[in-house]
Amino acid sequence: MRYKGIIFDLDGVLCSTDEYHYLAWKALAERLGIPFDREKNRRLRGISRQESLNILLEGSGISCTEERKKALAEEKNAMYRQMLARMSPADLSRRVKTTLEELRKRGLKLAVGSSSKNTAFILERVGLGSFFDAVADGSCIRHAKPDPEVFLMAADRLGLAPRECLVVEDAPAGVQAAAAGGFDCAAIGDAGELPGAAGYLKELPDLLQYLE
Ligand code: B16
Ligand code: MG
Repeated sequence: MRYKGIIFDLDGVLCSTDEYHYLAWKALAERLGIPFDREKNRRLRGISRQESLNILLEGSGISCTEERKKALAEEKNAMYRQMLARMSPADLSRRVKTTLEELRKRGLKLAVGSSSKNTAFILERVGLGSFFDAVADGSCIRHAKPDPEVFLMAADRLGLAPRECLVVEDAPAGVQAAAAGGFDCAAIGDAGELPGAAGYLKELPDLLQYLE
């Protein structure tokens, strides 16, 4: 087999928490009286919470101290966590679960590489708290995607070199992070939106065929 390990992005790849990010940012934007739509939300995929806030505030005329920005990011996160708290194993797609189990049966090591500081909480909620061989996330890195740090850490925790791992991503920042770290990347989406990936999948379960 070409790869020994697979490193999965979390939001938008393993589960649909990207919708909750959107709803929480939207609620914050409404409270602040600034426009925010799904198009702007797409720019936030894969990047850190603080960087997302900077994009949200872009062109709003609101200038904030670092302390105020921290408070706003925390406010968004509190709303997001309320939505996460209502998640259960039923929120993990059955097809995603069986795909993960099949990959493991094939002898692959499986890891998560996510920018999110809520990764452990989300994995726990959907019943994957102790499933992965390694997890690297926003709480243990200094530089978020498009920096490769989170994927390099995940590979290191699997005991594998980047060239032995395939990264699965849904966001431009993640595809760039994979390339910067020397990883092949299978992108969920198309080449127009996610240039630079080694391959493209319509949805996660397509990975099984992609690896054959
Ligand atoms: P948090 P991923 C990313 O997760 C999200 O795509 C991105 O929208 C979010 O801002 C980032 O995590 C930080 O999340 O606020 O929970 O720490 O796609 O890298 O799994
Ligand atoms: Mg993602």
